[in-house]
Amino acid sequence: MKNTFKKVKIQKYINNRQFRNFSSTSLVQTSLKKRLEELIPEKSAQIIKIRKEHEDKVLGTCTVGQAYGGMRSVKSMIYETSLLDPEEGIRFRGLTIPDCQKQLPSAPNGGEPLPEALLYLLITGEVPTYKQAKEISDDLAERAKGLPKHVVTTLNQLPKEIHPMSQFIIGITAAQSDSKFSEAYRHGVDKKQLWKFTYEDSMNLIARLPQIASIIYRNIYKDGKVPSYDPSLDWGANYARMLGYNNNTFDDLVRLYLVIHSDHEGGNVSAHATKLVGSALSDPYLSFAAGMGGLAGPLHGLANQEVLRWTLEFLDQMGGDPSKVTDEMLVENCWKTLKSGRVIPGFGHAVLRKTDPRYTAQREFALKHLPDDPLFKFVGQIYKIVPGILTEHGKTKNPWPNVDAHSGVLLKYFGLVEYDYYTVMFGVSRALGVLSSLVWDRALGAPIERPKSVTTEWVNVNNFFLLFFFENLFVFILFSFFF
Ligand code: CMX
Repeated sequence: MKNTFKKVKIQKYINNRQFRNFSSTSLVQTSLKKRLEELIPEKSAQIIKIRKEHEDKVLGTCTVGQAYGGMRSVKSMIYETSLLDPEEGIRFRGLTIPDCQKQLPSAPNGGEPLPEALLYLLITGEVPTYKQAKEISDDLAERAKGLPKHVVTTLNQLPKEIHPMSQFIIGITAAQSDSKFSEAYRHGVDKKQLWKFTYEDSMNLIARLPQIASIIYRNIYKDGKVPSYDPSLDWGANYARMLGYNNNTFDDLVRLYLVIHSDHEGGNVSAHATKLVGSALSDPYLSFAAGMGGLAGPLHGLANQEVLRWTLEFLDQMGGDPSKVTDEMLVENCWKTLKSGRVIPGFGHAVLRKTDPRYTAQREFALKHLPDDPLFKFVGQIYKIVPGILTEHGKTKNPWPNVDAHSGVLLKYFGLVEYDYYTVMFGVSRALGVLSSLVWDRALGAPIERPKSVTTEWVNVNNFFLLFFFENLFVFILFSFFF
């Protein structure tokens, strides 16, 4: 009895303490957050109207082929921040990559859009002024200070053999101890208010990802020392500094990289995994960690490390000099890859049917800053050869290069040669899109996802029945007419 009383008292004390921490959470009011607050009721009203008028309209169907074929093109999800056109490529809230390069503000000493400006666009659908983007840079710098110490300790203790993406997921999961969302849920916050905590966690996580990612890089490949976050610089330049660079052109490359890899509508593995896990009201840290598990697959984000590995291995076999590789040698190597049952990394896409504009943006950056780099020229040669081979191979629906075909060459040019690390950079960028989308999911009260699955037995029985029914429909009608 005495013991139970003690336990109850301790529990009360813990709850009170946590409540004190929770209630003292400062919810920073930036113009981004204020604008979001204004937009949520407008969007909610729009969705209520759409659902009222179109609730029963068919958005898409799913054939047996699609159910077995990875659900390709099945329209079954709402994802607000970006939309992918097979021919034209990605639009972030209606803006193409060249539109973003023209319209989004850049850093005072830079030529590429600020990722903070893209974040504002993704969340609000509006192009920010430089002042608004700068306000986000300052907010992120402030939030970066709050990286829990145990995240650093945890990452510092990891063996170097653990892949950078696994370390990234460990770092994100360790940072989850600071989740305002989990704390709010635990204290019974009204579900209509949960988006505010999703926003807080998302902004905190975005702010702290460059530190987590840089600790991993510096621990595995360098001396383990990470420069401090510099509040006078933007988020992208800070990431470049913490990786160990002090070069304006590299800052701009990192900004471009962080912008173009951020979002690719909702059906890709990393975006959908984040959305799916978030729909169970798992907090943004856990949801994003799930998305990163998907990004680490070689058919998705890991392809960028695979591209450089494939390219360098091939060059090694040819004596290491890209200028000596003839088209014939390249053709032979591509067929060798295909005949051994492997894919040519960096080519093909589940949705796109043309050259990925993210590839083109990187090519243009290379033409401007490293036109004579032999490896860049070699990538150009691959671009000329591979689509023809894949077309002749006759399997892939899209023989053109995707985003991953180019990124490695740019990073390698600036000395970031450790390709196993590249997907971590992709992950830091992807946070902008998938977490913006998660904020909207909570703001609009998106329900837990639970699509229906069926078994092969079910398909067999039901299909036979349906086929038999439709093929004989005319006979049935005639039969019932006469008798
Ligand atoms: N090399 C060889 N074969 C390829 C191929 C490539 N680059 N791209 C597609 N194919 C093959 C597929 O493996 C598939 O073969 P099977 O019928 O034997 O299974 C066939 O062509 C049809 O595939 P598809 O419908 O054209 O493409 P999917 O939607 O199934 O897959 C993708 C898309 C990206 C996984 C695929 O093109 C691929 O594996 N590419 C190489 C890996 C890569 O670059 N991934 C990165 C994509 C971008 C990203 O998410 O980061």
